[in-house]
Amino acid sequence: MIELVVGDITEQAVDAIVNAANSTLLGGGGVDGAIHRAGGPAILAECRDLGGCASGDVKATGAGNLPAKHVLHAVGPMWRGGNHGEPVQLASCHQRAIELAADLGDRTVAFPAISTGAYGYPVELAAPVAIHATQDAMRAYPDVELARFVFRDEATLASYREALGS
Ligand code: AR6
Repeated sequence: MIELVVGDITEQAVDAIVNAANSTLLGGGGVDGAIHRAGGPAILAECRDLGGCASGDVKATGAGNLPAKHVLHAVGPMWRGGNHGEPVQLASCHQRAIELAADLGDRTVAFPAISTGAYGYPVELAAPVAIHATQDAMRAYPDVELARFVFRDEATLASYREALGS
């Protein structure tokens, strides 16, 4: 099941929330900053031991003070025109997050709109990649029963809703 909501991902009472991180895993702005602020320093302390993360990959930590059990730090692609492997890397973030959730026994996962903020991926192009990769991964890992996409605004939600209907 895939849900689309407007809200704050840090407040989601799910087993795992996905962070839109960068390859250092040492924090940043946007949703990354919000997660570290709300979750407290324990998350960054764990991130320091992970040695960074490649674009398209995902690494897990605990969730500090957040309601979730885990944060899945996904490194989305920076948009460079679309011919530099961006869709493959964005799909991989969603696939790896669901796979990692299944490994950790997490059944419910919340995603932000990875790469569509500071990384500049056009929302209308990111939405179908994110939705279809998540659907494929959930078919492969049926123990993960809910993926909730959490957006800051209705316009972003509308793009993902259109992708979900296609
Ligand atoms: N809950 C849900 N969505 C949010 C929240 C929130 N609390 N805060 C922001 N968003 P971005 P990226 C939305 O820039 O494009 C960081 O500095 C935001 O409106 O957070 O993958 C990292 O360290 C947008 O729709 O992530 C990296 O350096 C979406 O989350 C870089 O930015 C993603 O925007 C990653 O850039």
